[in-house]
Amino acid sequence: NAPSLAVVGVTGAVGQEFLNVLSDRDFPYRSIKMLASKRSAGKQLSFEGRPYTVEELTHDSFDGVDIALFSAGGSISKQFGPAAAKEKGTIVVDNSSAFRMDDGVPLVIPEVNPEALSGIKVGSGKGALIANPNCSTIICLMAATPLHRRAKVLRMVVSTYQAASGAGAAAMEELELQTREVLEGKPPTCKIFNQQYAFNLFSHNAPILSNGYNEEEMKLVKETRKIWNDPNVKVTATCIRVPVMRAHAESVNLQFEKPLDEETAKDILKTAPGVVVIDDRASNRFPTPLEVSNKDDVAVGRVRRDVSQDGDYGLDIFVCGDQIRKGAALNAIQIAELLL
Ligand code: 2RA
Repeated sequence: NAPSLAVVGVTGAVGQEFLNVLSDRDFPYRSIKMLASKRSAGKQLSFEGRPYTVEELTHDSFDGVDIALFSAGGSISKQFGPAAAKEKGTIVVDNSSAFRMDDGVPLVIPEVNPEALSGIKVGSGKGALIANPNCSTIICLMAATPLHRRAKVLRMVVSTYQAASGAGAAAMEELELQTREVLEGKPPTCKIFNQQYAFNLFSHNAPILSNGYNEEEMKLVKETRKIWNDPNVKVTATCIRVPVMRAHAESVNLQFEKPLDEETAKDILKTAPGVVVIDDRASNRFPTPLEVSNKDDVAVGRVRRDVSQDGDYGLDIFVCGDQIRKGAALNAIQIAELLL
């Protein structure tokens, strides 16, 4: 029978998208709990035509819950996730970075490595902790993996152009507010970021590590190796925050072990699940964040032979994907679908 669900962080941008995607995909459920912080407890919301009251998240919230979708930050995931899995038999799909690199925690993109979920099933009585990869990792690997499977990526260089939504609903609101303010000649309100965001771009706001990379960049490096189960693949990244609302764009350079020409690469991408190819050189039409916003598929274009490589051992591609949807909520729910 249909599982009982819980959405943790239901009032946030990803939490709301969980509800949209559950509804869009007719995900089966016999009950659903809307969970959030004490501050949001008591709020009323409607889902699929039925009224719900947001409840304060506690350990007992998971009594009888088969699947819990988390997107409430790493500290909440750490505080409640493992206990829900261990003591309540809940299968937790966590969108935070808390457990992504833990041994024994599957880090899954359903179109890429579904086999990592083997042994986890709703109704088995056994709880589990599953990690949703970082949005920029998901969007990049949706396009890079089909090519990797064919010609084995030895090295990947990624430059990201990341949307406001990655920093939450408040960042999206600030981008809109600042844009108005700047156009009206007023000083921009800088609460979320410590600098002007409208008509600007800056190095991703994640903390800088001792090696000079920020956390976002190292997520791409480490998560790629875990998801591809390839500790030797060379990955480097530069992550930038750009004034775009909810879809990330990424420039990806790939160096292969075996030759892969651009036409074959395009053919592979055209049949790749969850990917659309937008690559019209004649009219200079390629993926854009606006075109992929609120959509499930990741768009890829600018597929071309890397002229810095000999022969067909390198490709450059350009990828866009909705950060809240495929970058977070959709991917998590596709994981849950594989557990039914
Ligand atoms: C960002 N990847 O875009 C982060 C969100 N999880 O800031």
